[in-house]
Amino acid sequence: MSGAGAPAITIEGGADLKVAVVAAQWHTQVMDGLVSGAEKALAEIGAAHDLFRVPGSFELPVAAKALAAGYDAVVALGVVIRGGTPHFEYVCAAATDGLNRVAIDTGVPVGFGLLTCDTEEQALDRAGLPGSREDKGREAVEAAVATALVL
Ligand code: DLZ
Repeated sequence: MSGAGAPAITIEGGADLKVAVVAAQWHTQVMDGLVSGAEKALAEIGAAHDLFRVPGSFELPVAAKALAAGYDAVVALGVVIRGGTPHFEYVCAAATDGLNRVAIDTGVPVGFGLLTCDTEEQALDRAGLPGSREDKGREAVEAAVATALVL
């Protein structure tokens, strides 16, 4: 984990878990980094995983809900970048509230790998790419798997 006050997460176990990664497709370069970071983390843990793509971040919750029925954890990845209209707020709120609802309603942990940024530079800095300061795809996997291991 990264950022002020972030814990160092140690994953012990998880190789017997089945994890669904659901990823939006807007902002290709950032998404490539997030997906790659998530897949690398899952490979290190040894968890079986499948990748599903949806068009945009708005579609993440409905896919996450369907996938929660067949997996031990879901990792949702997306990036929303502020534009000149209120659309940003609506997509961010719908995706965030929706993913939270999926986790609470189904009891299946949902890793929150949704970047909500003012600029593409901010998103690239968090995408786990060469030169990025943070790897939010990996962090979302670690949070979802660590939580699944508690349940
Ligand atoms: C429409 C839209 C816009 C303007 N921006 C983004 C974005 O930055 N990131 C993202 O993941 N999706 C965006 N979308 C698409 C919506 O999430 C959604 O796919 C469409 O409104 C169709 O339902």
